[in-house]
Amino acid sequence: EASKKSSYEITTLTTWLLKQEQAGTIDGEMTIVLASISTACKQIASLVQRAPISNLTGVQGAVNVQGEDQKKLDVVSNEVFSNCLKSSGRTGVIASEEEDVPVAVEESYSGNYIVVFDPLDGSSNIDAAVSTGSIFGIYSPNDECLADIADDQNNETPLSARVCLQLDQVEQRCIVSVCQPGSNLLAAGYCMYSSSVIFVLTIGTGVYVFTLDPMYGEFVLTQEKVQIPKAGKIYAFNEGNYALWDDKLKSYMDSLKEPGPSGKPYSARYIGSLVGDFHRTLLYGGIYGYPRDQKSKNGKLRLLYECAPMSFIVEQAGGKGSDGHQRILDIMPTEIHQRVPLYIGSVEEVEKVEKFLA
Ligand code: P6P
Repeated sequence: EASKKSSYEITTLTTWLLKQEQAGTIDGEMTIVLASISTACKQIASLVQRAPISNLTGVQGAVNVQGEDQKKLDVVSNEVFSNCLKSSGRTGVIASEEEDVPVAVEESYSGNYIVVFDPLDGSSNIDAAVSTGSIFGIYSPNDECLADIADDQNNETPLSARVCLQLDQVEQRCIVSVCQPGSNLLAAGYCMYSSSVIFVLTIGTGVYVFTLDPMYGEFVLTQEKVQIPKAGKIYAFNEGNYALWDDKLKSYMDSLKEPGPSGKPYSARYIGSLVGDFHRTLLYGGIYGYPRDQKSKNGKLRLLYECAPMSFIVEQAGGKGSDGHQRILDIMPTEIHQRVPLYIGSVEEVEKVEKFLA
């Protein structure tokens, strides 16, 4: 089979998606949503790579719902992601790290998928040109929310939603529709803006890696069915928080520094950007962790659009995503921006920290 492939035969994300649709793994609407997300990522890649030139570094001068200073590129990336999804016509509700509440999409007229995303994670690294990324997850449409909206409109309007903010009770229903456990995810992925622009995607049939070819602006398939090593000697934690951790976690962290039977201790690698640290962990093995501490009782990372999509991806690659005690994908969110502790990576490494925390 491989011999029949001409050396110039490449698979782009577009052709890969069409093949999955032909195989019935995804429907036409999902194909369009994923294509619109990849378009948003290409636009963000261009903005990120030229940020210092186009005066897009630095802060916007506003604070988001997380109480964090919004960077200019946080705002722009959020607009790019939202506009691409809205113009796809297949997205019913979007929930973003940069939006206080989920937004029901006016233009949705088919498919009505629910898309959760962090448009630019790690944006504090932008000014120093360190890796950043966009993270997304797609849930099945939840017509209950949209049907209620139609009812609210006396059933005269087509089954399209109104912006949640205008109808409080709809806002609540939209929040309910978005708050699903990660085990319901139909697709998840991220785009890493680094030395290469890497689009990583799973639709539940394994993890696929695409690399942006700047020669013609297409994501080209470069790795199929990625499997994370069962163990790995690289750990990514912000040890600056060591004094704030509980004793069990400190014991775990201390254990990584003992040479052990191999005579080699672990190596610390911490970029300060989840997407960069995760991607290296996915390919090389090891563990990334953002534990709870005395300051951040539930850790820092958000369940819905950071921990759940990354956990879906890592499980599809044979790894594990945990809050230290339970599977991330089993956690039922109760509010959009809910934070959870995250330990994610090679099965043996995640199980090791779970044993210390038990
Ligand atoms: P700290 C970026 O703000 C982020 O959400 C992740 O991308 C990153 O891993 C983490 O926070 C860094 O947080 O507290 O170590 O600077």
